[in-house]
Amino acid sequence: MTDRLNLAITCFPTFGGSGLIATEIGLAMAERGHRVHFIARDLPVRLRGKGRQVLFHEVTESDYPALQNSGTYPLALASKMIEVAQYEKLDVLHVHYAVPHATAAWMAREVLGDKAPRIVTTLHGTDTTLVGIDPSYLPITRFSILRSDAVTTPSAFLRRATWEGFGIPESVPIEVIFNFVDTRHYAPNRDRTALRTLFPDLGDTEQVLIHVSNFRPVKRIQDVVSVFAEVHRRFQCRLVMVGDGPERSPAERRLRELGLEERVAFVGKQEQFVELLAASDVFLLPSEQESFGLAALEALSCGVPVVASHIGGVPELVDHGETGYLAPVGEVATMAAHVLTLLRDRARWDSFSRRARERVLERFQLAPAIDRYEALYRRLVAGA
Ligand code: GMT
Repeated sequence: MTDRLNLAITCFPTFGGSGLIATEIGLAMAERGHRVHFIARDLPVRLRGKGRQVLFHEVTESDYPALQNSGTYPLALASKMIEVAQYEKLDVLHVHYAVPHATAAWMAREVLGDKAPRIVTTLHGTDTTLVGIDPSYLPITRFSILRSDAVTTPSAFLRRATWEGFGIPESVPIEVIFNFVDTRHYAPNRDRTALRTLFPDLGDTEQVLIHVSNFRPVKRIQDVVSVFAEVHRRFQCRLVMVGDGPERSPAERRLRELGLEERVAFVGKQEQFVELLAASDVFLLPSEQESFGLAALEALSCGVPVVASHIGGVPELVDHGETGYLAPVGEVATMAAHVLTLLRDRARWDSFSRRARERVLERFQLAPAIDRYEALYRRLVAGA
């Protein structure tokens, strides 16, 4: 075993939480002196401007007409994994999101034989709860998970969902390594300058709700709108919407119908939104499913209480009645009542905010999570 690990990471390069976590792991491992490669379709969002610390290998597909839209990306990815593993003598290949990454890793390993790196698969959410268990992908995803040398999930909820959803016996180890947050970047800061840029007429006592996501149906964006509309009927407030996706236009349409468009700012996909987040008063996450809820963790780290669905892994990071409130999926009236409780009672808000930051510092810091991944990689390389 050499001290310096040669690690490759595969993830989606887009704004999703799985890609962000994968990138943070890679950057932190590089900072610890390991050699880190990223193998992906494009440079992951958070790597942009940071290329020198890591090596990037772009997966390119043939443009042969007969192959258009035939789903050959996993083959191109597996080929790139083989090439990088051979030339770079990888110790570990860590794939984030099982479909199709774990399957590509398994294919690469079949080709590489005993020269293959150890394969770690981190499941993130819909790769288990939705896409992975879709009959179109289930057999190969299950098989690829079982062929990984180690499997991790960001919550105990997702570990159970994986055992149950794929019919995998509980004797198959799945390590829970909580998602984490850079608490230096996501830190309390009540400066409202960025909010005032969005809302120049923002009153001093007016409070702000915020939502951050990829605006997919699973996020129940219409519930964000409904909760805001209900709160707004009783309390002067604003809403900031960060991100983009298919549910954005319908939400904007409904807000116009409600005559609330002036009270809401859609800022789109933003890499830097921490000033907006930290200065907001309540973070809304009314999702249908959430294996973890990384955006909510970022809010808590800034000392912003969360009102969310009682779903999936969210109760593992939001303590109901202490750092936020949880309500059954779709119960917008209950969620709105919880938001109002926080907005109307500043002493309660202060204590939720303080505890939110404390809990994140206790449980979800970056360095201990990276310690866990590093120890896992070393165990695998040592053959344990
Ligand atoms: O699974 C997805 O829908 C995408 C994925 C992503 O790339 O953001 O989200 C999942 O992984 C995140 C990072 O681990 C978690 O914070 C999200 O809760 C999870 N999404 C769902 O479970 C719906």
